[in-house]
Amino acid sequence: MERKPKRPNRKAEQVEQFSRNNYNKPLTTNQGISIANDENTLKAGERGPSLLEDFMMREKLSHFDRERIPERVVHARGYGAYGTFRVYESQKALTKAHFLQDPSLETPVFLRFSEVAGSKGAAETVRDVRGFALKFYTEEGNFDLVGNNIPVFFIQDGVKFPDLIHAVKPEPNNEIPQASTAHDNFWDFIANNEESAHMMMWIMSDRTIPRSFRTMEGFGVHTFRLVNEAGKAHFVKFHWKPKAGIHSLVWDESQKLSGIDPDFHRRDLWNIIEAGGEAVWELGIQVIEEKDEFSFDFDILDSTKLWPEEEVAVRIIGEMRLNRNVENVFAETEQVALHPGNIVPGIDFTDDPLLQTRLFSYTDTQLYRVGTNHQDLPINRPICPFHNNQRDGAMRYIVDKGKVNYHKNSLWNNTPYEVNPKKGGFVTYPEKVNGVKIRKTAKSFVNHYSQARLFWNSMSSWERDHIANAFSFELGKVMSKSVRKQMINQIGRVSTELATVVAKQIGVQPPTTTESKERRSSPALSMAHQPESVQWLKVGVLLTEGFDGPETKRVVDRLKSEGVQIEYLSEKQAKVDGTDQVSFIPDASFLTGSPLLYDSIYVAGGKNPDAYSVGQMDYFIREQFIHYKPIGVAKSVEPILRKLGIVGKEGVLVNQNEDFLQHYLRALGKQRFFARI
Ligand code: HDE
Repeated sequence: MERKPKRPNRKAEQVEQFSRNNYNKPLTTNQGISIANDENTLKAGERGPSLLEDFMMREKLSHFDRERIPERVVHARGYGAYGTFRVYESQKALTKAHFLQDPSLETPVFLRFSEVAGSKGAAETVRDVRGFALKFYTEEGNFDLVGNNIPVFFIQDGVKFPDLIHAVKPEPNNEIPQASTAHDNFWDFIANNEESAHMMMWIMSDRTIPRSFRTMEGFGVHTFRLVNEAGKAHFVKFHWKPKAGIHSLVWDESQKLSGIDPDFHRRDLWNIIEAGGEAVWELGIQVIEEKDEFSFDFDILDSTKLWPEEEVAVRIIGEMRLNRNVENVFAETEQVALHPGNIVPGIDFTDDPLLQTRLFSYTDTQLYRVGTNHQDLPINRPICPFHNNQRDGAMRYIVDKGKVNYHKNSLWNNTPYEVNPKKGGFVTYPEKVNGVKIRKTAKSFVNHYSQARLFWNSMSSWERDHIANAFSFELGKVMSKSVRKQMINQIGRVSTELATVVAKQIGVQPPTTTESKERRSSPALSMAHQPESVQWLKVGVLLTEGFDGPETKRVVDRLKSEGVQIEYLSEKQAKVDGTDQVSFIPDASFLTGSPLLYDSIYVAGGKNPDAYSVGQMDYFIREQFIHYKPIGVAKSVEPILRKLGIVGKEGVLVNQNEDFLQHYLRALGKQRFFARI
């Protein structure tokens, strides 16, 4: 696919500066020696022993032997893209951060999506929390908002993070299962660490099986501070709201997709950006005045709690557009070093104990994983100049000139010089602290069930069904009867109804615990009502010889004009002729394609009804149907629907009158029809 030209972007220009184009160039060693033969090792005679002096072979293989760096201990499977951020109006009253002042300023960003549990090669559609980690390359330095697609976390204190991650990863004695929480250790951890109760509800919801990177929300999770020019601070939480709405897969689909297309999410984003499209989110903030720190029935420093949007409104303040793919996944996405400790003047930390531990861990892991000078790599360096007296270390390639490399000095007039706070020098927010040294969880952190229940109360009936099924699947895979029982009691502290349904399904006694008394709900937590957009949805058009040419073309043209992506499928990948000289070349055959890859299918029919009897057409329709997706068919295909017993079901539409396209587009916009089965 040919790349579309993009608007100038300072970060892209900087990366370009360090890029190398190898096309049509002579082959050389790293020392610049031209290579005459890259296919044969130097040997003593054609059939003789290889010679140690072969510096070309040695250089090539020893570099290859070191091509991998350690994968991230969590969030190893990730994918990134560049874009820009723009604030809608100045946020001066709240923060002095330069990139949040001027609506005409476009700040380059890089966003890395990730999965937490799996290894670097894990399938992308498994059930998992997703990382949503952003680097803003601002003119005052890098600001990283390293968040997730879920607004709360499993634990309250980062010292427990290694335990959580040990429990979620494949079990150490047999390294099973890959990229899945459906095993004993994970649920043993959840059952015995009550603070995870809220998070367990989120991870069992469809949030952990997103349809696309583009259809996920992002959250900064922690409470941060915004600080204005006058030094006044507010507490803040960051939200990313996807313009495409929040949409997820269903469990059966996500499991099958893990095999059919383990790269399902990255392929979606990559293709859309290559086609000149964008993925768009709006940035929202929730703001709490310092004086209101203790006005809530949860502690605002506790990362297992969210701030209900109905209590603290989300104000939309800007927009991010992702529109540029990387050139080289290793150099950019793998080597990017995202770090919640990268903040700019006008943004500051709070005493959230989870955040505080992260501030240590990310530097530490990056020094180990990428290396001492990781900050100098093109993907990591800021777009503004940076100068200091840090020197040397492995792979240092900045050539610092001159003899002075220390502060304070007189030889260079004490430069690089410290920057006056009025001119942008970073000053930590002068928070007053007072306390005895102690290892203890604050009393205000110990209500673990109210918000877990709030989440449950806020779900629609199909969301509740999916949550109950997810628990039944996951706990059904737990071998230990004791852990299953403990978990049923744990769920019972959130909802007796939910725990009882799951208990029945997994063959243990109903809960003996008492459920939370929380009766409030927060409609904003439900995914049930989303904007109806068809842009970038993917429709598979199924063709057989003699399909109705003009009718099919009318459907395809209209869908394309609404921004839908079309792919043609047929028995073989050779040209298929329809009536009136309309023909299409399939993008996939029934062998290489799959119904799982499409948001909907349109079955265009054909003159030979026997062409449908191969079973493939039935399979495509049935899979779409059981995954609640819209289906459109030509009139001649109705008999198949009848055979499958799905005529007239919601979202199943026959192209038999004028307003078919209008109905079909509406059905596409809805995306799923959960009530129909
Ligand atoms: Fe991370 N986390 N984390 N985390 N995290 C890492 O840093 C850690 C936490 C998140 O795309 C690591 O460079 C601790 C919360 C994302 O490169 C590591 C604690 C949230 C990414 C690390 C947490 C996150 C990471 C592994 C408990 C949501 C991927 C490799 C205090 C707000 C970033 C690396 C990327 C990566 C530590 C908890 C999000 C080991 C100690 C909460 C999105 O440093």
